[in-house]
Amino acid sequence: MIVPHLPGFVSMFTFPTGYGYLAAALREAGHEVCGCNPNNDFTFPNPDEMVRLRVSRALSEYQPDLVCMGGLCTSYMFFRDTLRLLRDLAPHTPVVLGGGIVNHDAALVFQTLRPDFCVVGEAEDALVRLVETLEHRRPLADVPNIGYWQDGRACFTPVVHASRDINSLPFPDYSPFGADEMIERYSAAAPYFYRYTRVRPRLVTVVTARGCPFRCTFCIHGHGPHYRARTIDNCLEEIGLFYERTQFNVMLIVDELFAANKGRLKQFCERLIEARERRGWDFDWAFQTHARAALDGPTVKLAKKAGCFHFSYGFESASPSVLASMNKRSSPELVLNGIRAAAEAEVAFGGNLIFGDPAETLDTIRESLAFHDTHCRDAVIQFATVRPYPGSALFDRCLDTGLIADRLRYYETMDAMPLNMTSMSDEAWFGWCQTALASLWQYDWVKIAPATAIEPLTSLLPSAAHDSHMDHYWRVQGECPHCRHPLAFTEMVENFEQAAEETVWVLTGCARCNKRIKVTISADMARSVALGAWLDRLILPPDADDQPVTPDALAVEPLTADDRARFAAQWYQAEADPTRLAVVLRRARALKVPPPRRIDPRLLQQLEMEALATSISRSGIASLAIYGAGGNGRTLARALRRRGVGIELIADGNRALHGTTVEGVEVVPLARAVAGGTRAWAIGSSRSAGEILKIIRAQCHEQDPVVFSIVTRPLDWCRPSDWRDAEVLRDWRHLVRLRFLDALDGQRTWEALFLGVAFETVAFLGANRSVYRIGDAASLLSGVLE
Ligand code: B12
Ligand code: SF4
Repeated sequence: MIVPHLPGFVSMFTFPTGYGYLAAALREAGHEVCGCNPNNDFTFPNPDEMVRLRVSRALSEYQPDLVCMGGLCTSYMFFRDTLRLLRDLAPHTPVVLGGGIVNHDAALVFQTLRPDFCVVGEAEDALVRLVETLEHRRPLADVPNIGYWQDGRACFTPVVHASRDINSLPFPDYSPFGADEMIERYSAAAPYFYRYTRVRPRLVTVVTARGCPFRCTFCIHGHGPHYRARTIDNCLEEIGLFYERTQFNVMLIVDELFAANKGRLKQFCERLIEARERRGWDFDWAFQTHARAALDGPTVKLAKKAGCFHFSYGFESASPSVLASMNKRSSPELVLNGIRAAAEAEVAFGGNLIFGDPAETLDTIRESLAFHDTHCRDAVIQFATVRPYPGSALFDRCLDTGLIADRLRYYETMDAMPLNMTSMSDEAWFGWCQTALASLWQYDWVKIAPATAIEPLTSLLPSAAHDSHMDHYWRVQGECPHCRHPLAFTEMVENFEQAAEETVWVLTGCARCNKRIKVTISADMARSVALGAWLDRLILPPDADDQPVTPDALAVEPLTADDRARFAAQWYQAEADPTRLAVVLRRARALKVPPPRRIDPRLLQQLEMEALATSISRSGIASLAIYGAGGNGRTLARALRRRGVGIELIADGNRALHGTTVEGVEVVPLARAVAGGTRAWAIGSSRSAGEILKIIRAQCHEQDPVVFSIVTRPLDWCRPSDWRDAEVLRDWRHLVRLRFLDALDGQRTWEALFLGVAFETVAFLGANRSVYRIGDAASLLSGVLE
């Protein structure tokens, strides 16, 4: 089962629950399930490379009889590209597509993407039946809910929803997809609305009901028309098993509609209170529901007693005319009652204000914002635009009006291209989105708490100290501006570089009053922590696989926060105390940790060639030709010689160099080298390796040459969510170089090495050492710097 690639860090919050249910159903029926989850690995230059490698590895490791993948319509491009890849790598392995992408537009998606099969709607039973039908070569027409090909024609069987009692479904099984790692390492990565409740959140999701009786115009139902809630017993059994297995401490109920009525919520809470007392469960939880659940103070207080810290309503708008147009069947008054009930119980209230319904005007926008301004300043409100996803009434309307003229094009650009469904002019609507809506995302009204301290979590939790992924986590401290309660929450640092340059803010909440807070982190403080990350590495092993190096072993004291602050000032202001710095540098060398100093670009190029030579010699090749007779080629030739690799000749495009010698090797034109039968090449250039690769391949015609090269790409690693824009090099000081070497065995196994070129980069690398194979870069750097 291949999970779609999703942007940013993927925690259990964003991991699709459907996969857990399907894996459990297949395993219950006796089938072997292997997962491929191409997410959370930031050592690749872009997601496509990660997907390519992970998928090809999974195919060769598991040799599956069937590949399944599915998910939402927003992942259309992922499915398209991955299907092509699968056809390339495993042309005879059938592929099943399912989930939201086919649930609502099966014919178009099936016929465009052309998987072998698709499953429409809830798939636990249908997928198992399909697998068994294929196994026993029975007629496909007997399997409900599927699409298949017959004589080149797409055929669909009738869709049966809710074919079995929801309580009889096996509990979801996320183990094939790296659930433990997601819980352990990425739980603080999801939005702020829960991560403040635990210093080190361990997050899981649970689905207690499927379907929804409402019919909002922008919404879609893949689970049939009826609301089906699991019994409380059934839910608690799953929660208990999950708790014992994972020791989670935050649970998000991700139902379309939890607590459709107060009665079910009360029953759930009472049973949970009893289970918590009897079984010692200790976790916080949150849920979402419709404003018509009409929650009141006493009910929310009961929920709070059961551990609930947050609930949200489908808020959408505070304009009655827009709510009516959305068929929301809600009102601003109902929402206000919910806000009051939440305030009474000191539980966080959340909701989305979504703008751009066809009935939206500048007046209705003002209405919503005025309501927000009066009642929601401390609530967890998000702002977005309404999106007409396939399967929704709004989507159909956009097709009718011609706003979506080309359905396929719409799939390809979905979420990237907002539409104007309103009667406002494009200028007015898009203008509002670009100015006013964008300014709302600054959350200027949220009360500010300046951070008083930030600490890497590794220095606070002994268990995290040798888990390098924990370097992403920082414990931020301050004081709640609402109730003066001490603040201590976990932030997953994605915008670290930015933090070291300017004051940044993060949204969080208070663990006591649950009101929203904007915490500001000053650049000075961030710098100090940046340096701390590097200094911490001096007392931690450079590579998770290495033996831990303890302070004892080095006879040095662990660094205090004061030490860090002092060092930060020294490094940044270049007022370093030479004796103190010399001690630190010695430790850095002993631990093979790159020191934070700027490195001459020429030295960097030299390092690149050294690394390339190391990889060539490790690959076992005895001799090859070098392309490039310049400084890099010369360095590479020397580095290869030192490693015992022979150099047959050096080719170069510059005629003036032909006939000369470099390091005692003749420089010849490429054509001559190819004619002479040279088949193995090393590119002695770090800048234009891609271009040279093309030239060599073109000259070699049909004979496939083996080429070792370094492809360097500038990357901004600090913001995985901006990954797609990673090609943009913003600032040399933040440059991180990556290299990928084609291995000899023909399989595209890649090796990534990092070289930090500046203080910030090295410190950042230090803070993320496991994500990157910094061990290699560190030893390389320290070796050369000696
Ligand atoms: C909870 C929820 C979320 C949660 C997280 C959910 C999670 N951890 O899985 C959050 C808030 C993160 C979220 C985010 C988004 N969501 Co959402 N979400 C939902 C919600 C309310 C419930 C989904 C759920 O868990 N259902 C329970 C599971 C068991 O059901 P299921 O996922 O449908 O899976 C079953 C079948 O679809 C099928 N199936 C699923 N996968 C596969 C794979 C294969 C191979 C097969 C054969 C079958 C199959 O079998 C499964 C078991 O029966 C639905 C509402 C709805 N009406 O469904 C929207 C919904 C799914 N979300 C939607 C959207 C658009 C998004 C976002 C893209 C919004 C955005 N622009 O950011 C993001 C995308 C995030 C992502 N991870 O890709 C749309 C999808 C529209 C579509 N046509 O695909 C829905 C339908 C809401 C809507 N607008 O109507 N969402
Ligand atoms: S938006 Fe919420 S209430 Fe409306 S139909 Fe969808 S799940 Fe139901």
